[in-house]
Amino acid sequence: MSNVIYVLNGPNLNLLGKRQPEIYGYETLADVQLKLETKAAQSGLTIEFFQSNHEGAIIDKIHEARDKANGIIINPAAFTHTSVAILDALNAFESPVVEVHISNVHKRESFRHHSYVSLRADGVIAGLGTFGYVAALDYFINLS
Ligand code: CA2
Repeated sequence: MSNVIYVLNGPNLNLLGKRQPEIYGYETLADVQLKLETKAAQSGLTIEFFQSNHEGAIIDKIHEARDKANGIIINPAAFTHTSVAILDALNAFESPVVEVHISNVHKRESFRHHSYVSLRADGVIAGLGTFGYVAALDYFINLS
């Protein structure tokens, strides 16, 4: 398997940079994708970047990652707090998983304080804005 990192994004993150900049900032998801692809290429890694508003589509992508990826960076968005199915899919993925949240979920409503995905994630980054994705990629660059 070559050095491929899957970057998976959950529901509504397609609106990043277009709504609620006071919480999520001004960068779009396309900006984040370009930044990660550029950084990964400089380190000999390849990014597979994906966003979906559909739980099953994210699960299918995690299954695909099982024999295509060396790691997963995932911002499951609202599915973080609801999805046992995404947790189960990640539990069937054998390489490292880093969970990223743009906002500090622990400073927000109590329903955002619990994450099913954190039961599987090797690392969790929250509250660093979109830089959290870059920090997660750095973790994989260090491993490679
Ligand atoms: O802070 C994060 O990254 C979250 O995963 C974002 C989710 C939220 O449900 C989680 O609790 C924390 C929401 C993603 C929605 O993203 C938007 C971005 C811009 C405008 C509207 C929604």
